[in-house]
Amino acid sequence: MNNFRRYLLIFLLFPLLFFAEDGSKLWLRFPNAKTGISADKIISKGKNPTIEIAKKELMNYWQGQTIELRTEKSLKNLKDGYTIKSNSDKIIISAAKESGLLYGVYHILRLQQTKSDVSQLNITEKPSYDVRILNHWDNLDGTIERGYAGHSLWKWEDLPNKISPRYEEYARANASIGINSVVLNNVNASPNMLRTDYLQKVKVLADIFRPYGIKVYLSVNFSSPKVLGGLENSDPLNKNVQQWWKEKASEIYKLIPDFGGFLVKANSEGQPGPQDYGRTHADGANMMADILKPYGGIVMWRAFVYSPSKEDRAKQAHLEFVPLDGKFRDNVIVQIKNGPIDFQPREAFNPLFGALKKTSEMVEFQITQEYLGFSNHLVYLAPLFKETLESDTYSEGKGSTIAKITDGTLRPNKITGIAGVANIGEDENWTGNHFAQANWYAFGRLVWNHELSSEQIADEWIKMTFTDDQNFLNPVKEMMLSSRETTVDYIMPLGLHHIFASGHHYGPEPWGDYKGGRPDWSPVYYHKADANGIGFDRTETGSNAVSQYFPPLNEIYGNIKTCPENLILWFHHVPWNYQMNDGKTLWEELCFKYDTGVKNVRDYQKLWDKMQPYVDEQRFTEVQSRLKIQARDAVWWKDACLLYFQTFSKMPIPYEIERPVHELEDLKKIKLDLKHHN
Ligand code: GCW
Repeated sequence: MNNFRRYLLIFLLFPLLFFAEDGSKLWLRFPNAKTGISADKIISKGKNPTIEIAKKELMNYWQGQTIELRTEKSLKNLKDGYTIKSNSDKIIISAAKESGLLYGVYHILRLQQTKSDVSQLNITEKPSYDVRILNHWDNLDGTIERGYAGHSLWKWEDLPNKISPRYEEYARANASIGINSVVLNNVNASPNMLRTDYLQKVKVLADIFRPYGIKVYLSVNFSSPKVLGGLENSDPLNKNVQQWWKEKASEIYKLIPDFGGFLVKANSEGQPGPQDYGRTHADGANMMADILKPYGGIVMWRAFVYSPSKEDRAKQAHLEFVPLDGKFRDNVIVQIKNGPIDFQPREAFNPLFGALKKTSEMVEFQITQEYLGFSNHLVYLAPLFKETLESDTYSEGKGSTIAKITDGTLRPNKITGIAGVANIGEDENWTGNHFAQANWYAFGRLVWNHELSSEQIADEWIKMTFTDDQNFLNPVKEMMLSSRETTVDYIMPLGLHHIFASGHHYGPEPWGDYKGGRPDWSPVYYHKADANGIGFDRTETGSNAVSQYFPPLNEIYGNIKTCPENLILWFHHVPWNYQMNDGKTLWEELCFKYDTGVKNVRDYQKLWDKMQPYVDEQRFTEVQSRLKIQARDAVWWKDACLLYFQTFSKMPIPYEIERPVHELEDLKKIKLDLKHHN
């Protein structure tokens, strides 16, 4: 190569090197770093680490008017919210708390990045929830339960001495979307988490997160006093046990004065709990709550409890917790999964919402895609989150949505909170799939303001993460907005649920029948297909789970004619030739749903390929190759479910839809080597 050519090549490649994109910057792509305003254009009296961060962000990235940051105690009613007022010369951000000022700064940076007018702002923001929390299911050995973006971000072996730069980047990303709390470790908690050496490591993370307005919480193992402290048991009414927790709390708060509290999974899936000693969930939660109370700490007690019994799994949490209503301390909040089974692609909402009248309730969402194709499938989850929050429980009459029950509108909750199981790992792009970043983002934005629409959030996220070019923005937004329904269609349409391959939950196994094992982990337990039809009868003639819903929902769900079709197989055992609203038989409808799911994913592939001119090479190809997996998986799901269910329906697959490309017997042989316990 002659010199000219060599220089030409370097010249041509340089922009590519410069713009190399691995997704690590998330949505925080403020234009041209280090071109922000000068220090003298930022007016602020306070000196505090949080304000310092706010100023640094402005000096690096803000390119507009003078900014004044004001701490105003009179704005206390906004909690960690803020106001923004502006004219073309100046923007004033006011908040009672420093974290509110930082959120205000991220707000205007977002406006700048999405090219909005910032010359006449008059904004008041008050967060929907007090505790906006990510639950990490990260283990102390660096693995993540249900994590699909590599190992844990937390390097326990290196801490407390060696500090990864990603800890601060993580805190910044959370602060930029209003997340103010994190549980660092798996709810299947190792007692070792509370060992002094681990607490010292936790302290280092808490110190890094604090200036970003983030509090640290821990999942605790109920048997810690026995396992770690060597006590004879962990009975919550045992004075020695209480003393042990007291000393532990005192040790924690000495290291971390603003420690948030505990998250507890007790007497669920083999975890220890108060019932091991004949005590109730309230006894267990209250013991911890009393100990944390003097420090302002809280207990988030999970309602995800079920055991292998004759009772429909969907009913168990309600049966267990409703009798305890009114017995919990006011610094206990019961954390309830959005649905009564387990983060399925679509569930009826959990009937516990609204049923606990005197107890604070919080929603737990799963951001990580355990049941949605891991990080391989592009599934934008805001519509799922919104569907739950907007569900009307009728607990206090019409309009008693889950949002209003949990955000304190309908109940004067002492604490309000909302949790999401994180999808974050040490992958360069944090979430495995570039589009899964949108789910972290959407969770944060929604728990800050649950009235935002899925579309608004997608719009912002695309503009910030990719580009605001309409040729990209509009089609990609449409793809995102339809993606959850598409996934429901090719995985489990019409209210089908839990027909996943056992353990790892990736791929179909509708034939799964774990005789001798746990029937409530068997797909056949959930779909109940037979010669007559398919679906779980939860009406009066079946498990009567419908009775746990407030009127008129119990009637609406209980009657096959009024039950929403997207939940029909959740609540009813439906004959194969039952006529659906569109005139098709149930069997045909099922076939068309699976087929629609497959077709939509193919359309996403075509659409994405057209987006190539607007995306950097790396992200383009990475998304493209995951879409290929998604398309193959969708066909796998469709063939597995239709061929298997056809052995019961004995009806032909309608000719309009694509023929199966697999043999059922071959599909049954697939065993993926992805280890997991249930
Ligand atoms: O969804 C199930 C998961 C388990 C998880 C459990 C829970 C952390 O398969 O991996 O354990 O729920 O939420 O406790």
